[in-house]
Amino acid sequence: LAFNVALILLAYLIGSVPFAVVVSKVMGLQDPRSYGSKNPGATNVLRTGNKTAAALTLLGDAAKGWFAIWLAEKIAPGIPAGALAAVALAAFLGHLYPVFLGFKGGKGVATALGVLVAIQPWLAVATAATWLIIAVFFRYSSLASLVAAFFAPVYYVFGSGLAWFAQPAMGVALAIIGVLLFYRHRANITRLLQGTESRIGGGKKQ
Ligand code: NKO
Repeated sequence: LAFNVALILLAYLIGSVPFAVVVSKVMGLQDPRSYGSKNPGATNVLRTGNKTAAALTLLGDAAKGWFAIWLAEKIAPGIPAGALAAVALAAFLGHLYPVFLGFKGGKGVATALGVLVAIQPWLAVATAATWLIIAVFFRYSSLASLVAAFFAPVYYVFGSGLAWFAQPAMGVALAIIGVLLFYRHRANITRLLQGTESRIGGGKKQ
């Protein structure tokens, strides 16, 4: 048990690494917590106009979600499903409440995507495709994230047939991640309803 707790803590620490802040600092950009939505995430970094920095943020924040789970499976082969689900949730919570940023982190979209890649690559592809379709049609990153967060657990349950029922831990973790994604987007939801949300590539100040 102590070993599993250590793996969960490690996942939390990995999830805590804030790539939006790190990449911005390294590339000499402003801290993303000081402009736009003030969110340390790929979408907000893109508001600087620097696509490379935004792509690196997306890549880093997704990679850490994937890496935390990959590492747990590597260190502890045959780790119980419940513990692995806790590792996934811990990496995600690390991004939302990072110890390195005074517990004020991001919204968790990219990190959740990385978690999906580690759990089931097809699930990540389907969810990312959902995000892309909404983003292309409506050009709201937040709306795309919300729709993707709703559908990911649905895809998971349908995609794994009755298997998820026998081993529900990861499904429950994904549902919690989905709910937390909505909770972290509550300011975006208000702006979407008011029609004041900024569009991707719109350059509209908020
Ligand atoms: O600055 O508040 P903002 O407008 O920046 O940002 C809102 C935005 C925050 O998220 C990001 C990360 C953008 C990542 C884009 C690609 C994500 C594609 C896959 C979505 C996966 C959802 C996983 C759900 C798991 C349950 O939203």
